[in-house]
Amino acid sequence: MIDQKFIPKNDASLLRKAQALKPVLFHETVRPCRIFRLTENGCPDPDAVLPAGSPAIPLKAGEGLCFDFGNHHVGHIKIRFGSTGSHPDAPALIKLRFAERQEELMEDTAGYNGWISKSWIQEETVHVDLIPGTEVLKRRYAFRYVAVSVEAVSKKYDLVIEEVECDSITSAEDGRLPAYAPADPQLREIYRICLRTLRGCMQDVFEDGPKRDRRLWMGDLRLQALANYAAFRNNDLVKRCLYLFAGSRQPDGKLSACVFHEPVPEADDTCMFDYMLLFVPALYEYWKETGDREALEDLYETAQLQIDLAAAFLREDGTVCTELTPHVFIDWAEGLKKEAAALAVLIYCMRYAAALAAETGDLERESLLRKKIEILKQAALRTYYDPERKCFTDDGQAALALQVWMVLAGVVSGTEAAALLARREAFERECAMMTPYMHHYYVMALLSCGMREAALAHIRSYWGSMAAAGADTCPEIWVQDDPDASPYKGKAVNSYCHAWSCTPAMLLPAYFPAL
Ligand code: RAM
Repeated sequence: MIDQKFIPKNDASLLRKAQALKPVLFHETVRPCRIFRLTENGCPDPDAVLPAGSPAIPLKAGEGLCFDFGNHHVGHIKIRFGSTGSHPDAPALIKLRFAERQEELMEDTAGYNGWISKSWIQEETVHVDLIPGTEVLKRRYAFRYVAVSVEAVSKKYDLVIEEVECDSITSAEDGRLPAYAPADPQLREIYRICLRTLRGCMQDVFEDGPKRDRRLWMGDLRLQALANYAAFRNNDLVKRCLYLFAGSRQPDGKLSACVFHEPVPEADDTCMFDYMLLFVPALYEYWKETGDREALEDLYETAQLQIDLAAAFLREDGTVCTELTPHVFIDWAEGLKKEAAALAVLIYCMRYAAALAAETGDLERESLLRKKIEILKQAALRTYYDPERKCFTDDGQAALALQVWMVLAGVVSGTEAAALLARREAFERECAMMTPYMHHYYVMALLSCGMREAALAHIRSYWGSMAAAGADTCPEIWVQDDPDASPYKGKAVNSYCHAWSCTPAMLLPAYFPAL
């Protein structure tokens, strides 16, 4: 939705602090480790693999090469071109395609007709006028593979790609990683791809994905901050992001679902009910991790305000009137009903708000919140618990996402919650989870009621299947039996390095340190 009249409410002092916390970016020059010839339809030919450093191959129109950098990188590409034959008498027209996964190079990108802009697709066409010469692409890309194909050259020369290199960029510092690596080979691989994911997303801000949307989303930030505390520990980057959110908001003080940090920080006009609330646990966790009193004092009111603004959407009976709230996200799963889950997220975040109030000595607020939490829990039970089906339903739908948020909210707990979550398959048949973001909360719900074994089994099966599929980084969307799943109606724009998917980087060391 476009809000023509949207003017964000900016706080210059908070934004100044955010800008002062801009991270140092680390650069590393990396080169491909393998080269594939491209087949006629532009796919890497598995039967024509050349080791890096092989003699340069003259390319005619219609031919091309794919450079494999061996791991996921985020950065700028530089290509040195030469030629064979006569002196080049016409420019070379080349097409570059960047892929986080090799399969992306098989996509019919021209046929993409989804609902988010095709401008996210990582490809461009370049005229190379001076040969020999070097081209540095202005745009930053996220990739492991770079396919370069020759669209046109004159008949008097063949194009030669003499060297390709990438200036790989991140604000994550490998040297800060803890001395931890799972001994179990599957978990080690999961941990490795999760770290790589987080690393790629750590840029000027915690980006959701370096391919797309390259910006700060609240739901993503909360999870990457948690993973960051256990991994790269760039806590100032978390602080910067919290200040960016608080520093540019909706006119009425709600936090936007995402914030643009360039060219100048500015809140997006999109607001989401659950994302505005997730600022509260994110601040609480930052405070517990760092003890940073300045941040607590600067951001406390913004956090509490989110609860009050969200609570203003409660009906008399204690349920959330989602016809009036901003969009409720929860998960991308199609057909998911969200009214009951919205209430559960509100209760969950109120618990953090109460804990924050206790931390600041705001005891009146704390007690008010605790009372309200009890009232809302009763409302949730009364309205959404189906005693016959022995689970929560929303308009008749018993989705797993709903059970998860009710458990996390503490509406049910202990053995009752465990019994509920043990019925996962039945709930999944009714409405299956689509994003690793929601899968993370499922694992957290299992852990919250002592189901460690089930949590580990889920990490193995879900994130393990990403690793088994050869992922270098964790994708935005992962549905085990549907590799083509995309909420955008076209997976050409799916992101394959998406921060909300990286939480085993925290779950494994925190909950399964001995494995
Ligand atoms: C998508 C992005 C982002 C997510 C939002 C809700 O556009 O993938 O990560 O937070 O949706």
